[in-house]
Order: sequence, then structure tokens, then C-alpha cells
Amino acid sequence: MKECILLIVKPDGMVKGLAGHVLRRFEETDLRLVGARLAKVTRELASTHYHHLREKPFFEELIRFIMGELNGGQDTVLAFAYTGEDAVRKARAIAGATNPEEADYRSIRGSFGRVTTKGVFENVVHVSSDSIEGEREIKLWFRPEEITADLFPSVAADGRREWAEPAGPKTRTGPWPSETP
Ligand code: DAT
Ligand code: MG
Repeated sequence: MKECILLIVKPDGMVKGLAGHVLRRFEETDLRLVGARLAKVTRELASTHYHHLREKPFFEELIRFIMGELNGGQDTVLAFAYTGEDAVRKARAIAGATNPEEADYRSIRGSFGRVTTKGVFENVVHVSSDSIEGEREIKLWFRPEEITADLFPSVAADGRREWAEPAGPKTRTGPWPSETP
């Protein structure tokens, strides 16, 4: 099945100089690159991106990590959108398991990730967990004009384009933070 995923080179990957390596690994697949952006990670973007983990004990550290606060204030990350057959399985195989200590040592996380003494997984890359999350995340990180393929419907609004269904499929995992009372 054709799927879409968001790939992020996280702050630890950026400071370790791994952006080129990550891109190279993805270039070796048959996945099609349809979006690329250097993005500043604000608290709002971070907590919306990880909203499904907001009840977890490690949530605050995770937000600080993706904002670059644990990596010398590295607050920009590289975000890429890919599409292709079986994209989630292919991309997550390159990334490796969530916990770098459990990841295959040939994967990016297994090769370059680490678990800090505070228990934060500095795991170099983010890859969407499934195609529903892939759609939600690409719409969160990219505007329609920044995506070079016709992935999802968009509408004209105030002279620019916006995603027709910005929150993605209705089956998304839980409400947005702004919907929480
Ligand atoms: P993945 O990034 O593999 O999709 P996830 O969506 O479950 O994994 O979690 C998002 C991130 O949160 C993950 O990359 C690292 C962090 N994380 C997840 N579980 C954790 C745990 N038990 N302890 C510390 N960090 C964790
Ligand atoms: Mg995930």
C-alpha cells in the first residue's frame, strides 16, 4: 500500500552531523522525497507532534529534547516527507527500534543513538508510526505548497493554500492539546 511518512533528523542527529548520513540511507530506498524543511521546534509544535504521549512520565524531557534543550540549544531540525509503497515499514527498518539499546546495530538508532542517564532516548531520527500518523505529521510540519506531490487535498484561504483536513484522519490518536480543557 502507498503510504506517507514524516522523517525528522532530531537535535542529537543535527549536532552529531548525521543529517547527510540519514538522507543517504533514505536515498538508497525507492521512497520518493516530496518535502524538505529546516524547522525551528517551538514548544507548541513539539507538544502537538507528541500529543499522544502527553500522559507519559517522560513527556516533559521529550519536549525539551526535541526542542534542542538537551543538545546545546540546537533548536532547528530537518524534516522530510516521503511517499511510496510500504513506506512506514521501510523507513522504520532504517531507523531501528525506539530504544537505541534495543535497536539493530546496523540501524540509525542502533548505530548512533544513546539512552542518557536520565533515561531520555536520544534516538537521532523520528519516523511516523503508521500512515495515519504520517498524514497528521506531514500536515503539521508542512504547508501544502511545500509538498511537491498531490498527497492530500488542500483549499485556497487568504491567498495561500491550507490543508482541507488539517488534523488528518478522524481516527487520529486522541485530541489535539488545544482541545483538552
Ligand atoms: P517512535 O519514535 O519509535 O515512533 P514513540 O512514538 O513511541 O516511538 O515515542 C516517541 C519518542 O518518545 C521516542 O522516539 C523516544 C521517546 N520515548 C518513547 N518511549 C520512551 C521511554 N519509555 N522512555 C524514554 N523516552 C521514550
Ligand atoms: Mg511514534
